[in-house]
Amino acid sequence: AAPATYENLRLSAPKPGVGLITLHRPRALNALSSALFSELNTALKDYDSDSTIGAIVLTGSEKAFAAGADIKEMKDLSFSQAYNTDFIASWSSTIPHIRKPIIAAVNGVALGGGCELALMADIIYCSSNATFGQPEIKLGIIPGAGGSQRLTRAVGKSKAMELILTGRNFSGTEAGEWGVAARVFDSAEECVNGAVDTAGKIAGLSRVAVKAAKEVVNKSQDAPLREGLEFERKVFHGLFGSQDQKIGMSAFIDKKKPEWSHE
Ligand code: CO8
Repeated sequence: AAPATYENLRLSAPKPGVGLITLHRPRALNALSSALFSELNTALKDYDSDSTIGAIVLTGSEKAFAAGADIKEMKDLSFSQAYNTDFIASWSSTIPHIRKPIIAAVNGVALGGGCELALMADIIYCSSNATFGQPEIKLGIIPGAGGSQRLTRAVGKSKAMELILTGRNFSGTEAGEWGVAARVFDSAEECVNGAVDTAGKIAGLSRVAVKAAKEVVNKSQDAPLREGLEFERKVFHGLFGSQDQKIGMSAFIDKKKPEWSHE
C-alpha cells in the first residue's frame, strides 16, 4: 500500500481519471536515487490498480524533469556490488509493466537516467527549451536503463550513436522534430497542462480498449512485423468479447455518448 506521504514525490489528481506524479527532489534536480525510484514504482503500481485512474502524467519541475541517476550514490559502487545487486534493474523493470498510459511532461533537464525515464513513458510531451541527453559517456559509463535501445528506436542508429558517443544534449525542439516527443510546448506550464488534458481524454475512453491499444503498440517495439500484426489481430478479436465494444458501437449508431463500463 502507498505510504500516506512520499518524500520525493508529490501526487495530485488535476482532472477526473488522471493521476499526476511530480518528482520532487529539488535540491538534487530530481536526481534518481534508490529512494526516489522505489517511491515512484510504488506510486505507479498504486495508480495502475486504482479503478478511478485512467491515465498517468509524470513530470518534474520547470528546471528539472530528472538530472539522471544519483552520481553521489553511484560513485563508489564496485563492479561486484553492481552485478550482485543487479543495480538499477528493479528501477527500470516496473514501468514497462504498468498497463495504463503514462505521459511524461518534460521540462528542464532530462539527462541520463532522466532521459531514459522519459523514454520509458508511452508519450513524451516537452517544452521547447527542455534539455535531453545521455551524458553518461562523460562520466566514464554508458546508458544503463534503456537509453541505447529506446533512444535508438526513437531516432535511428546514426543519431543515437552521435548522441550517446559524444554525450551532447538535445533540445525539446529537436526532440519534437525527431519524433522523440509527440508535442512541444512554449512553456513548462503549457506542457504539463497539455499532458494532463491528453491524459484526461484517454481516461474518458474505455479502459479495456486503452490497455489493449497500449499493449499492441508496445508489441511493435520488440516483435517482428508478422508477429506484431498477428498479436494485434488477436487482441482486436478479443475486444469483441468486451462490454465496451458493444457500448461504443451502439452509442455510435444511436448517436449518443458512450457510457463505458470499462469491462
Ligand atoms: N546526481 C546527483 N546529484 C546531482 C545530479 C546527479 N545526476 N545532478 C545534479 N545534482 C546535484 C548537484 O550535485 C548539485 O548539488 P549540490 O548543490 O549539493 O552541489 C545540485 O544538484 C544542483 O546541481 P548544479 O549545481 O550542477 O546545477 P546546474 O544548474 O549548474 O547544472 C546540470 C545542472 C547541467 C543538470 C548539472 O547538475 C549536471 O550536469 N548534472 C549531472 C547530469 C548527468 O550527468 N546525468 C547522468 C547521470 S548518470 C546516469 O543517469 C546513469 C543512468 C543509469 C540508469 C538510471 C535508471 C533510470
